[in-house]
Amino acid sequence: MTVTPTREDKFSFGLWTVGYDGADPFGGPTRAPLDVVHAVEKLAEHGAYGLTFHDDDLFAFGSTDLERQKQIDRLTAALADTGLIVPMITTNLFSAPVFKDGGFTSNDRAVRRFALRKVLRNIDLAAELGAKTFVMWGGREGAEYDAAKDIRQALERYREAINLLGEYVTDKGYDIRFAIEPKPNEPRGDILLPTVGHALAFITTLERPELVGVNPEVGHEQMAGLNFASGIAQALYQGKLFHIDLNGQRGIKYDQDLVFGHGDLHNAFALVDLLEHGGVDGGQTYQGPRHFDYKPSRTEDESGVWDSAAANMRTYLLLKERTAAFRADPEVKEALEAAKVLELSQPTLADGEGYAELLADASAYEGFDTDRYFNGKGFGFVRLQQLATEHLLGAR
Ligand SMILES: [Mn+2]
Repeated sequence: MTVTPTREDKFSFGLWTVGYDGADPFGGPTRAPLDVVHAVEKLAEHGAYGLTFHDDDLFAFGSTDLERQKQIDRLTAALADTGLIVPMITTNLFSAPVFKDGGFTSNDRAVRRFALRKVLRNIDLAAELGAKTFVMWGGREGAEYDAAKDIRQALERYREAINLLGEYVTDKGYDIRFAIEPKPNEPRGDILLPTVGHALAFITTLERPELVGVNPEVGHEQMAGLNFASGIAQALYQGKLFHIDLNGQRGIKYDQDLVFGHGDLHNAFALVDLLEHGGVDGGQTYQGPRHFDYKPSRTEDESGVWDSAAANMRTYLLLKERTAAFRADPEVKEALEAAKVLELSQPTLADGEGYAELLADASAYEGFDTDRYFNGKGFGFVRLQQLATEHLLGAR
């Protein structure tokens, strides 16, 4: 068993994750600010391959051009020294007071125009640094009060913004795709595009839908009570899993951003199984970065920050190893067969069959013994889940 991360594992971290100073709505920072160069060095040392960031993580909101460039140069030098890359960049349209009612969908038109300019500038930086994915988390795009926001017009402005960004990267010839990150609430009472499903439906309305996918976060879907692995399966099915945010969450409550696996471990097992072994050939279904969007708890000191960063990667690799053992177990193969899991890949209609042939097939209806099926053999799904549990626990 190998649980030492390497560059090939494609683990990446947001600068805001390891850089989180511990401040929450009830208390100020518990840790000193983390310098970007130090963050790059430590992540490289721990086996990560990438660093991601919001513009404001690297240079404070309102920085002069000189200050901004100085920070970009410091980052670029650190990347060159360590071999780390920047696979993804995102824009902060939520921290500055000007974005209190959102960026792309603020009721105030001047704010919307400022937000677009901020994002366009950051797209140029993404292209300069070679980032291939541009994430858009619209944390302030929403409302607390129904009368305060015309949702249909807000979605129209959201669409206008993303269409403009798509036109920009196309005209510039940038090799960049966008990934919408859904979240149901927090900081807004209700956020637009609250789940993977809402985002996938919205993407079909865009002028360049091929440029836009999703960046689902474990905790965000679980805050809505949804099954994360299942949502990821649908995003993959629709060719829209452009990026992923891994972390841990314990049920429907505030966004915890725990270490990956420190929440619903069964679902994390199912997720890693899907990502690593869910392909038709038993291989990977997703080749992009394994990106951690977590927060080291405010109880931790700096060594705790790096312990938690390592914990994300170690848990992922342990689950990768455990799911491989699950897939290789002859008893699991037999249980999957007995549960007819594989039969689901067989089309319901025979080759060339249509409704006429189905209607003519008496064995499908008139001769079909529903009583036998109702009282007959069970599927054995519980046995299958117990086998997964025992592999997860290292008992097999
Ligand atoms: Mn989160």
